[in-house]
Amino acid sequence: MSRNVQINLEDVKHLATRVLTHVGYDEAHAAAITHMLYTCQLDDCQSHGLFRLFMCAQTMKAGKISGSALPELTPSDNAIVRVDANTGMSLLAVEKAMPVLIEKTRHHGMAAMAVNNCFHFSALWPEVEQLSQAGLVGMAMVPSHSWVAPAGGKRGTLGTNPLAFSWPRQDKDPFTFDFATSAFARGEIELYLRSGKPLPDGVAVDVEGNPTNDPQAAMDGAMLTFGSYKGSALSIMIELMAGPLIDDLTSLESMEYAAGAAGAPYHGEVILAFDPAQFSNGKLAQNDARAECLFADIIDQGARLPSQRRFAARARNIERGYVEISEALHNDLLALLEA
Ligand code: NDP
Ligand code: PYC
Repeated sequence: MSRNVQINLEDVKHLATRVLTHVGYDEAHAAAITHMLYTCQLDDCQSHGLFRLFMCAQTMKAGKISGSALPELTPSDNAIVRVDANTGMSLLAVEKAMPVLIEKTRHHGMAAMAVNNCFHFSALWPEVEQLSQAGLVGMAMVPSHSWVAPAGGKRGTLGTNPLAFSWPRQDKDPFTFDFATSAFARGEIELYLRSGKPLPDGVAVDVEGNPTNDPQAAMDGAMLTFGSYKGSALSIMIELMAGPLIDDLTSLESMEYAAGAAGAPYHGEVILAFDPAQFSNGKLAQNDARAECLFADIIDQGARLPSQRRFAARARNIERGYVEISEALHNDLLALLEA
């Protein structure tokens, strides 16, 4: 197994920016993507931190993304913020539309951002946490590529379809979760493949539909949803909400659009925001206190809240001033600068 190397926090950003500009993203896109990768790496989210530079590079190589696309906001009087990424990576579009989403949510009580025509590779928690930092409740979801079989099936139809949620808390880290509706994210299987480790049971079937623990067979076959028909139904909901609802592609259609090329899926994204001040019936403080009782009862019995590992990793990495990744991954990332 490869040993770990330490990378100073500033060097994480330099490495990401150098690779991204080298492979063809302009300054604005490279900055938005670097910010996302840094944010994830700082919290030890290995599957969607620096590792995702490979997907960013592959996407550019596939030739369909624009590395200099200018996102366009459609003005509206209603509670929908529509932003067209114009075949760029999603992040610059979300960055542009987020202040409008926050403003519309405070005005209407709830609002939604629909991002169209974007390539998408990233974690969703940094986006919903922008909403909880603003005192709002946030939810986000995206399809991906049709790698995942629906419950009872054995062929990829659904995406890995992450769902993220963040709830603001007074003087505390928010309550946030963000996970794929597949048993494992694709990125996690890729990391198992890199490290030569077998997958646990229940993650995937091979091309014949037989259960497999082999990461390559899983990637060639079909991944499974978490929680059987329950995860499957959630995943289908995400296909609908971030697909046909907002006039964008499903994971099947994204896969078809890629036509066999590697890289990030191409589709839409939905981000929903709710203003607790307007939903709480004038009892915001009391309702916040009741939410805190719920969290306290969970922690009291030895369970942990989602994102606690992440917040602890962030505090540790900021304190020591570096993150750790495997030396093999670091070498392969540096090789992107030679390609
Ligand atoms: P994980 O399974 O690693 O974690 C999911 C969530 O569950 C996290 O919020 C995590 O908190 C929490 N959690 C984990 N263990 C526990 C526990 N014992 N008790 C309470 N909470 C727990 O997520 P995935 O591998 O499914 O997804 C990883 C990332 O990949 C996500 O950020 C997702 O957005 C991204 N992704 C992106 C896709 C895309 O198309 N753009 C597709 C699929 C995934 P903590 O972090 O603190 O452990
Ligand atoms: O890890 O499943 C995944 C994924 C898909 C697109 C970006 N990440």
